[in-house]
This record gives sequence, C-alpha cells and structure tokens, in this order.
Amino acid sequence: MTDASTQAPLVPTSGPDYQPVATLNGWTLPWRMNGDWKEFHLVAEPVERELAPGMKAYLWGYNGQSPGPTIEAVEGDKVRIFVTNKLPENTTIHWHGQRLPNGMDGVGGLNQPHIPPGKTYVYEFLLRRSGTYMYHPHSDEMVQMAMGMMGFFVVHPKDPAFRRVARDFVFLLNAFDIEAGSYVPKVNTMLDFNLWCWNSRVFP
Ligand SMILES: [Cu+2]
Repeated sequence: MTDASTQAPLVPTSGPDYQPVATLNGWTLPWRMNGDWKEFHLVAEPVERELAPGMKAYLWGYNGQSPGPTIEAVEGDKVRIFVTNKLPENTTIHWHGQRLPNGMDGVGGLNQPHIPPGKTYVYEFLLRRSGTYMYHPHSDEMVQMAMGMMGFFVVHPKDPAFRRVARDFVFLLNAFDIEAGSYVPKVNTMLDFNLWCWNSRVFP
C-alpha cells in the first residue's frame, strides 16, 4: 500500500467466518487459502510515512506501511506466513503472545537463523487461542522496532457469536524521536520504550 488511510474492514471470503476489525490508519493483510492453510505474505522494507502534514519520516515497516498491516485469522486456523526481507540488514518476526512451537517463535540466532536481506522465511503454526496480539522483529529488535516495525495480529474466536461486538477497532500508537529538519528516528531513544496497542470493542 502506498498510503495509510483507514480501509474498510476486510470481510472474510474464505476460511471460517468472523467479524473483521477496522485498523485505524491502516488495513488488513489479504490472504489466500492453500488447502487448509491460510497464507499471508509480509515484506519487511523501508517505508516513507507522512506522520503529519508535510512531516515525512523514513521508517522501516511491512508491505509499504508502518505500522505493518493487521493480520486477522481465527482460532484453530493453520497459518503459513512468508516473510521477505527487503531491509539492508537481517530480520525475523516474533509472534508476540502466540502459543507456538519453539522453532516458529522468531528469535534470530536462538531458535531460527536470521533472515538475510533478499531472502524469504516461512513460518507455520496453529492459532491456539483468540486474542489481540502483535508481531515485531527479534533481530536487531531495538533498532527495528524504533524504526517502526510492528503490527497487529488479531485471532478471532472460533464461534463468531462469542462476545460478538457491533464494531471492532484496533489502533497502535508508537512514539518516534525525530529531530526537527531530519527524517530518520533516533533509534537509541527506543530505550525509553513507548508503544501502545489498543483493541476497542463496541458491544451492541
Ligand atoms: Cu514482543
């Protein structure tokens, strides 16, 4: 995507039914079914984002945006997520809060090799519980998160009637330290970690 305007929720046309979320200043990552696997593709890459009118920032993100697109799936889904690295350094993705096999946890150099620039790594796991999660790198992670690499991973309950809501929004607030007249966040400021994720549900 080339701009960060809020897109209409992506109503599922394959796989189990659920009520999709609206990502404020963002959008949901499309997928395809391959047998009983739900396949997604994230591309880690440098992005340019206009944070305020006329105030452009050079960030890192996914699929043209920072924060990256929201991944939505359903409890019990088997997901296969291709991660292509178009950054100038290694990366990985850690699926924060998901219960998964150790080899899929995305900590570079510990439970998987780092993904070098130009390469694609494939993650496969079963979504064991519903909830609002996030994804982010675990390879030079303080720098990469300070540069804007993160996104939502919403796992909907298997039963679409379970705590069904009228409207569902997610929004991610991330503080960047960008000096006046410059474009690139000062990544060392990330040591004062400032990141907030919200899921705001409107019950009927
Ligand atoms: Cu984490």
